[in-house]
Amino acid sequence: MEEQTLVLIKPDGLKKSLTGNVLTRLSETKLDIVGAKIVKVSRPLAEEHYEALNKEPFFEDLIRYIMGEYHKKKVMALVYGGENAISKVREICGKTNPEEADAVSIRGAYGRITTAGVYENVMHASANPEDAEREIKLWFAPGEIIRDIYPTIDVEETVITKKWGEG
Ligand code: 3AN
Repeated sequence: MEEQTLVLIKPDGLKKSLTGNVLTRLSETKLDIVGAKIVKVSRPLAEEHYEALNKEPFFEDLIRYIMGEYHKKKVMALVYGGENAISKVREICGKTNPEEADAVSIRGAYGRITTAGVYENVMHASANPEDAEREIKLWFAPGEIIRDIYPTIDVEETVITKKWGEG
């Protein structure tokens, strides 16, 4: 059965030019990339993504980190799909604390904890099916993913869309 999972290459990963390395490591999973984009993370998006951690002492640092205040103001957001996508990506991603992560995992190889105590762990990967669904729906619209596994509806609305201009 198809499972999908959200991956974020975080601002430290982009700043350190690790995008290629992370994507190469993730290709070992043989999963499919079904959505991909570069996102400038707003505070509301950051706070909603990490809402379960909003009582933690490190919450404000975490929000600043994912918004790119310490590195570059962008993340690369991807959706990987396939059999057991969630556990396959978590496995190769490694533990939350980069110092405890397996040395050959992505976080173990490329992550660090700063002297100020911020975990710079290079990537995010959804932890379980509930988180994956919530996070994919938060970061992506259905039209941005090439295979839908969650129900969609057609809504008619008038929107102002940016198009390429003249001159
Ligand atoms: P994971 O990203 O492995 O699912 P979560 O959801 O517990 O882990 O934590 C989300 C993010 O919060 C982590 N990726 C890390 O950047 C940060 N974080 C978690 N625990 C700590 C901690 N004890 N100190 C500093 N930052 C942390």
